[in-house]
Amino acid sequence: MTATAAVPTSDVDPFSHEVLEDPLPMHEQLREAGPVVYLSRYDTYAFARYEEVRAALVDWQDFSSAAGVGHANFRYEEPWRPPSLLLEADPPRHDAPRRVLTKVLGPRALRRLREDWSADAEALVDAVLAEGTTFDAAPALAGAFPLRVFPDAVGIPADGRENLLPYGDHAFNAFGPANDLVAKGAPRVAELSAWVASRCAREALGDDGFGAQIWAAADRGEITPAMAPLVVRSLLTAGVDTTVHGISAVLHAFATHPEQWQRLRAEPGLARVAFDEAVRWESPVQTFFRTATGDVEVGGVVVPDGRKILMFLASANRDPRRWADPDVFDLSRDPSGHVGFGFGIHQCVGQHVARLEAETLLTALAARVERIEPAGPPRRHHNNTLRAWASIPVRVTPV
Ligand code: 4IA
Repeated sequence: MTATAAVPTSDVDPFSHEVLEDPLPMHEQLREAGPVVYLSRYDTYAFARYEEVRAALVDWQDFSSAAGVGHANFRYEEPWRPPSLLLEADPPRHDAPRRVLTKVLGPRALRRLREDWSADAEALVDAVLAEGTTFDAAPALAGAFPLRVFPDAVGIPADGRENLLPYGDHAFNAFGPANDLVAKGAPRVAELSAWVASRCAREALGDDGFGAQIWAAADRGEITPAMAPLVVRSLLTAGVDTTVHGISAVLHAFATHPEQWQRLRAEPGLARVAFDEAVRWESPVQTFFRTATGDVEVGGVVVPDGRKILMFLASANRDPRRWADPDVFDLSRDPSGHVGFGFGIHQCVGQHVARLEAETLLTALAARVERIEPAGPPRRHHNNTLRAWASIPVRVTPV
């Protein structure tokens, strides 16, 4: 191996509660340290700048997902659940399940859902406003709306849906190291995993939802019948907490940026851009790992074969090398190119579903609420992977 530049080293713990409460100072430190940083505490490499994060996401040949996209290296450690056929796989194995989900979650499906989801959003906002003008937007809107529309769209029955968020919360913690957040979820893992698995069976799913369409793809031979339940599981893992926290992010952004809320009210067509800007600004999915498939050189540093690299999506999304005034939430910016949904072959297959949820909810809210402002300090929910709010107290002025 040729001599390479010394790697800047940091002993920061990205998964400590102090950092989870406010990761932004650490992001800046890591970006400034260099294109590649060695995290001594985890014996892991890290990319925190936009250019390297995006390049690694695109380069699936050198930066593999098949050894897991969390801290655990599946070359040496047993995964806590059977690996995802999409997220934790490389081509060619990744491709058939991906094609199936791309179609199931594609434009045709969304055209069918838009009208219903708009009506659901209006009904939810009306019900919340009927209760009062001061409320906690985290549970009342961000938590409630995805749970109202998404499980129906998948086709799972009503009972047990209260398990979805705790299952997702644990799954996203489990991408991190085995810290207290993972230990907190451990007692319920068996029960929650069994419940989710039971909902992925053909018989458990309604006949015209995303779940049934995944099974229909298996009937057509596009994936094997053994793959179908795991593809349904991907929807139930990746599709709930992410949208809840993405919607929280955009609601918190508007509560703290009244002038941006006025822009949205004047031009409701900005709802989609607003959601993408909030995904850039907040990055509900903060981090993901990849694994080097050989000795890979990046920025004069060799990341050795088989080693994990922690990619800070959130930091890339606020890298001043890529974004003007990155810390400002601004609807006049073009947020496209952000890596909040990932990038490359694994880029979020459900992003259009997420955008439709956010768009219908924001549109309903913008038509009914003139002002939205903080009614108390918001409170974070800590998760090893997700940037989340437990509570966003707001006061609104109905039109
Ligand atoms: C899966 C990246 C995150 C949103 C995600 C989590 C789980 C899965 C996919 C994506 O289980 O397939």
